Amino acid sequence: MENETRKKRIFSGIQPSGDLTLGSYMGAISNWVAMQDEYDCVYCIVDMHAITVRQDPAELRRRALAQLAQYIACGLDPEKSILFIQSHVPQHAELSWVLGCYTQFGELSRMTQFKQKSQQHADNITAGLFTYPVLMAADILLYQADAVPVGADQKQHVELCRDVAQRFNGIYGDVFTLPEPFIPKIGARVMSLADPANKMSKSDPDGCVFLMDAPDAVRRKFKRAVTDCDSSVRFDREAKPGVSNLLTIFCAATGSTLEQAEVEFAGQGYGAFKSAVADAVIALTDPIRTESQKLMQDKAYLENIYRDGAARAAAIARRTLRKVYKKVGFVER
Ligand code: ATP
Ligand code: LTN
Repeated sequence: MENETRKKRIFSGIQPSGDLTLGSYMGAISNWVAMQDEYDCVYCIVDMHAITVRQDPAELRRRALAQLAQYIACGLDPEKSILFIQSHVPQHAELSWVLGCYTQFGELSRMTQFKQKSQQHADNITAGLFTYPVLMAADILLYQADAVPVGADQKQHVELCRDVAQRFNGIYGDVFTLPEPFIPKIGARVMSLADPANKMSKSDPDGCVFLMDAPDAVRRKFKRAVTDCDSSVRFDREAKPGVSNLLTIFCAATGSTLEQAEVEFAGQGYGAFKSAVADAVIALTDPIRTESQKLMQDKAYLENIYRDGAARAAAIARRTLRKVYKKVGFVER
């Protein structure tokens, strides 16, 4: 019955392991905002994922709240979408345990993010870091999400989630909706400004633009962005990765196509081009920065949002978990 009447559901989340980046905005959040009217959206601050690498407790707490303010400032509307903090809904951890028993060691060993992060944190490769994709699968499956808007780097995790769901459904019948990754055409993989061979990421602050950066910091970062010695502004990911990345950022920020942008900057030097990209980014980020600073002043408002969000999320999560417990053979309470 519920499935016949409900809008398609969306689930996604970001770890509060740092401020939101331009990469996470272009790869994920801009789609989250755009999908709010047409879909039934659930957006999470995945603090339980964040502790897969060591976090300072006070900092983690502050960032989770700041991230909620940043979500709202980006245009997520708590009246339309459910916004909540993962650790407030215990069903995530509970389903994660069950799904872990339906996930192969070999599958988890193949995850690119695990391989990268275990290199970055070679002194602390925990079981949590290894089983991280199982918790992510639980996040998605608890809400019976149809689609998961993420950047290209998360595609592999959503596919694993699908595989686990399919395996579970194969044994017990239709318990889980199979989710699809939803990846933008432009901005799915914003590269570092310092090293365009690598993804822009908050754990590499050098080449990373944060939504909370002041305009002069944004300008400075773009001025220093790596380009190449030929001075034409054209898109060629192989030969001109730095310039191509800047063009992508410009297009994602302004909505123009690559062809239009190439025409716009034809004959211009890199100096003028970089400063136009910086302006386009500042026009996008500055209102977000100002609004989220304002929201951070009103802790009571933020508290209301995450409490209400957790209650609404738990109502959905509880239904799925109850069904799963019954299917695997746990005695009902
Ligand atoms: P970390 O450095 O801790 O791995 P991160 O900067 O890669 O973090 P995440 O919190 O892992 O960011 O990502 C949040 C969301 O934003 C995910 O959906 C991810 O796919 C997307 N995303 C992150 N970085 C980029 C990027 N450079 N380009 C496009 N999308 C991105
Ligand atoms: N793994 C993601 C964050 C994440 C997520 C999710 C994304 C955790 N749970 C559920 C989409 C759906 C990352 O590292 N960016």
